[in-house]
Amino acid sequence: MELPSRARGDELLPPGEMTRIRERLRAISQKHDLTTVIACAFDHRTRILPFIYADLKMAPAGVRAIGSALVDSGFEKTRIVLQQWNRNFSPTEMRLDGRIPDIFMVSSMHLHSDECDRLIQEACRIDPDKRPLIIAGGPRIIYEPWLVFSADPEHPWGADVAVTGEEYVVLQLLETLLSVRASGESLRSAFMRARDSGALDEIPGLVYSKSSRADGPIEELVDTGIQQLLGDLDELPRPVLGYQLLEPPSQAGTLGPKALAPRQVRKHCRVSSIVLTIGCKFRCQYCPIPAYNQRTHRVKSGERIADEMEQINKTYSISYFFGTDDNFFNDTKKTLDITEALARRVTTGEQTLSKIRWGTEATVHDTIRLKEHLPVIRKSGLFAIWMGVEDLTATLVKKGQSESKTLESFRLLRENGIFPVPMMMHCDEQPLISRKSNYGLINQLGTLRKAGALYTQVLMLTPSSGSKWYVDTYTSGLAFDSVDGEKIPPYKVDGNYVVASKHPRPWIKQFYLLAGYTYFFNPLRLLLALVWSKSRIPHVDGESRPQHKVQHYTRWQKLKRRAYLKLRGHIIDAGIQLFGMGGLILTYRRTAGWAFRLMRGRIVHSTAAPASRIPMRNPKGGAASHALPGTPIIGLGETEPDVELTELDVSGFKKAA
Ligand code: B12
Ligand code: SF4
Repeated sequence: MELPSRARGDELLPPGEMTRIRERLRAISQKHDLTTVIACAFDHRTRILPFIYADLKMAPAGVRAIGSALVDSGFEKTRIVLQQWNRNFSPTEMRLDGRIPDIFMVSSMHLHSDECDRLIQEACRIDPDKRPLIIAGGPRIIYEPWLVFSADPEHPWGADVAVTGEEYVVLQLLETLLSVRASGESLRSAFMRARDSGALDEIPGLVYSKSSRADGPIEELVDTGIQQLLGDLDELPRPVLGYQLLEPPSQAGTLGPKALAPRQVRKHCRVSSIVLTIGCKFRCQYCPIPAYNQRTHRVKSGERIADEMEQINKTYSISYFFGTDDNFFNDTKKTLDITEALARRVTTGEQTLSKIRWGTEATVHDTIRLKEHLPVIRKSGLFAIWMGVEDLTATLVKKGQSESKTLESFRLLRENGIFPVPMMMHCDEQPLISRKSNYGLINQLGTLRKAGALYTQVLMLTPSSGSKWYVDTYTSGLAFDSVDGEKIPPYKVDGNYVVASKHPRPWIKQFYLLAGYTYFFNPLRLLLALVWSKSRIPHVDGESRPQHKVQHYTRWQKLKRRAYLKLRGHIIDAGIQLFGMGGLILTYRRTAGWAFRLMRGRIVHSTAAPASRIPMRNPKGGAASHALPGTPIIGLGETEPDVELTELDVSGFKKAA
């Protein structure tokens, strides 16, 4: 079930509101001297292909965004702890500026739920009079905020408040709390007074709990509704600020005395994820993004993006960026505004942008639509595009792709010096190899490799919270409830494990995923890549150093540099093969065992979506915006869905096969 939208015309914040709240907070921040620790939950069992490397070497943009917003609003005593780098971090041991912080925030994706819950539970063990205000947020909480509140009356724990929105909601919450906070009062105590007086009910984007006893079980959750979105992303605080807050990697449970030194940042963050655009015009039924964005498409201006990339590059020497776009080519005018601004800076020879390279996500359909603009897009530094091909035959998913269109988009991209990276989706009905059609997984991977794919991802169709198909994947019995007596743990709900299938032998699907990767990354292909490299495309050996440096090279230096760049361009393909094989070993180690459990263990299929067991309501007593069908409301029993459910047509996959 998708998230509902706000009333038409009310989806966006009034222009300038984000800027104003930042100014208002800056004016009062000194008086409050707050300390905040923001933890990014990460379960290390999720470290497998295809996300290995990016998962550790790209400090997540979400926690950096919240940190940047706090620093920009005057709350500089903020630290970001990535469990990616600090796996033993323990909230009970954290001290910042010599004290237990005023606020402890946790950000999490769904697959990192176990760690997210552990962090919150530990924070709840801090003495009540010293306990920080616990705020949870991020992609998991946006769709399933009830999960950070314990439904077990014997073991009550939970965040004080779950934020189902973005930076503005956090700042509005903070402003409200500071407006009621008495001198010397803890922020958590101010929070409880604000909550009990109803002051939080006016802030859309929050879920908080109610209990009749301070340490008693949670009796209900109040959901203040769907957030208002920031329309003009230029109003966001600068992302460069977040990097100064990172906790240095360590094995300790405590925090270090200082944040990571600027000159150390690049060593741990080789790629900077950066918000350029948000939203997508397509409506893929397995994807929550269009509904989350209330059908809006939000952007930063080109000049602003160029400034942000330059700032990050100049301060931290990071020259690789990843746009967190859902579909960067969504809108021609907006795409060109960004890429032309970046390309202009390259032309004027400004040092940093000539070496900046970035990648992002876009669709096959839009790539072809923008074909005449690809030269300027490449000039802007865009060197790789992750494309949701999903299925070349468009049997499972139709979003304007087909085999001929996909191949055309690959050709266009490669001719313009951009690497296409296909993202594939595997489902029950797709065979490993097909004889008379190109439906087989290996057939498709072979076609894509031949067309010039250096890297790929193949994920199994998996329940995705907030998507149109989500509830149906459970009610139709596609999703597993337990395997071999074990409930499906969140870290396995990442598309790499078969956790939803009606195939009579689902274990075979797990082996198909491994077979697909093994076909793509293997020693034979490595040898072939050394001879017939697929990475030799235009600009791959282009000079990235600024002109004013290169022009002083001697003839010999120029020759050497040329040879180096050519060789580097040639061996990229082989390098990626090596990397893929390394990742594959880890992937075998982690997922092959699951295939055997699927083979031997009893599989129990789900009958209902995992709705909140704690009653939920909106501040006026009606159905909560974020609740799934089946969520109880005190006095009303179970809620009915307020949107029409679509049938998940699993048989459609069969017909196609
Ligand atoms: C970049 C990206 C990745 C990168 C992450 C690299 C990195 N370390 O950052 C890579 C490629 C590794 C990746 C992998 C996966 N990803 Co991914 N990824 C994204 C993507 C495209 C952008 C994330 C981002 O940086 N956004 C920009 C930031 C600013 O937004 P944000 O994180 O949502 O944060 C905002 C709010 O959530 C909130 N917020 C965030 N944290 C907090 C904390 C607090 C306390 C508060 C109050 C608020 C708050 O404020 C932030 C500012 O607005 C998103 C889709 C999207 N457009 O967001 C998917 C997304 C995060 N990925 C998703 C998934 C499912 C995965 C995978 C499991 C693969 C898959 N099946 O698709 C793997 C998991 C790998 C792993 N081991 O963790 C889902 C998560 C769904 C969920 N409910 O948890 C998303 C949302 C896509 C989707 N389907 O909708 N991903
Ligand atoms: S094209 Fe991509 S981002 Fe857009 S709705 Fe489909 S899956 Fe989601």
